[in-house]
Amino acid sequence: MIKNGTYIRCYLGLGSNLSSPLQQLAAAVSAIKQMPSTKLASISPIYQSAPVGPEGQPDYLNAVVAIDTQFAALDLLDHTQAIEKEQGRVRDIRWGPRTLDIDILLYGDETINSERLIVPHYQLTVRNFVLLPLHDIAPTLVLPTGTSIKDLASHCSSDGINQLEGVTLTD
Ligand code: PH2
Ligand code: MG
Ligand code: MG
Repeated sequence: MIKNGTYIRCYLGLGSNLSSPLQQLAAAVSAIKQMPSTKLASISPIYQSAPVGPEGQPDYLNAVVAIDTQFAALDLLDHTQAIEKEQGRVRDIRWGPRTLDIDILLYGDETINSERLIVPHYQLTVRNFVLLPLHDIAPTLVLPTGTSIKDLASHCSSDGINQLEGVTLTD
């Protein structure tokens, strides 16, 4: 926990392609909302995206949420991993199918390189299913590297990705 009660703006990437992905994302949002010392600030639209990684797995649903948290980054990671576990996440195949993945994309403007956690997320800038929803909720965001989300989102490929119409994750 950060000592003086400061809230840090963080962005979390959500992904699911198993066991009713829409329900998985909705349950994740509700669990994030209930996290102590944390306020849910915004929720992106939902995107359906072709899998990056091993072939033959179902499409993913992806979204990004903004939170303000008093947790230190590794404590936040403990909480997000507990939510993944609660929703039946089994860690086996790299980039393989999963009930729920919660990635810490950004933690304030910090750069973190520890054994358990790398922030900004190492694939943030190359994944359209992260860049597009992140841009939706934070269009003026600038990464710690100085690159703007606007630049990244406007140049990323729109191959294999569609925003879901008429379905939203509400808090
Ligand atoms: N997550 C992965 C691997 N591949 N592909 C899509 N479309 N969406 C994801 O969230 C995703 C992925 C590893 O976390
Ligand atoms: Mg991931
Ligand atoms: Mg992950």
